[in-house]
Amino acid sequence: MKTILTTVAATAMMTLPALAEKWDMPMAYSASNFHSATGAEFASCVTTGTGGDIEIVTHPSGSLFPGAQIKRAIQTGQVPIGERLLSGHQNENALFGFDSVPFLATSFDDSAKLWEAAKGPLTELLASQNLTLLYSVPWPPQGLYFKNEVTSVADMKGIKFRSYNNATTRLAELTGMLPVTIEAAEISQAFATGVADSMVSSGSTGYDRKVWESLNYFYEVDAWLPRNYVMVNSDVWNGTSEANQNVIRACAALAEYAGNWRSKEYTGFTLQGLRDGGMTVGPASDQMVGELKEIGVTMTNEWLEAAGDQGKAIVDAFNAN
Ligand code: PCA
Repeated sequence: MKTILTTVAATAMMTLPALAEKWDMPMAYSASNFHSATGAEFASCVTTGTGGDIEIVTHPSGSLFPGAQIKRAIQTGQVPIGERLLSGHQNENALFGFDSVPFLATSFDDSAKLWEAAKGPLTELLASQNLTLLYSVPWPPQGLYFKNEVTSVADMKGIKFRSYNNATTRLAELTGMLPVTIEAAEISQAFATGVADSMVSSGSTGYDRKVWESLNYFYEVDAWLPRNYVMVNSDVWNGTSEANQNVIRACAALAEYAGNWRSKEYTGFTLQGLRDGGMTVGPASDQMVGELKEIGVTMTNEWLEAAGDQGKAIVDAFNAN
């Protein structure tokens, strides 16, 4: 009897995960946002797929680390995995800003093409920083939010502008606005208290943060589609079994596919949400679009210069497709 029990206990132990790990996953955007929803499903896919060997627990809204600290927290091993806005690292290396070059890729299809061209160099760049890229999903097209009606770049002069990366700060400078960098998680308060009265972002972020409580106009400029990406610390990745790496890669591919789909779906839904909140939503005037495109040319040239041969190779590969 004793022998049978011992055998049963030993068999049960063998089927249990040897070393169940919990991976905390900081994310910068609100829990209701489609990136966070995608991340939560990615997490449960990994937990299920690895049979509980790796349990990923997401922490949206910058609750574990604010957006600006997430990459460093992963690099230094404070957390194994997380999500961040890729162009948020443009100050480290211009290459990270490939997706925020105004009017280079302005639709979901072009964003996918641009990612195809950029994925290799970006994967290498991240690898050189001890980070393994898992998946990336674009935000919906970027438009301009204002408190008051704006029909030309001249109307923007002196307006306090919330920026989220180098490109948006530069856009503010070139349009005569006054940039202040604020994480998405903090913008409702910034607009309510008058720290900023405008921004460039997607309908999605305006909707998530209920900006109609402070702002009145959204102009659909479709200037670019910046990307979020999920990264894992490379030491942690290399210490993960091949079987579990395969599961994580498969869950990441699924998340990228589903996230793209969600981003498209969320575009129209959130623009309607802004309207329902009382905002005027529509295209920018021809004059404003023309002036912004000129600024786009300046910013494209500046980015190409900063990003060097690798940047040029990405743009060339994108244009060749
Ligand atoms: N929302 C994020 C980045 C781009 C977007 O659409 C933000 O505003 O911070």
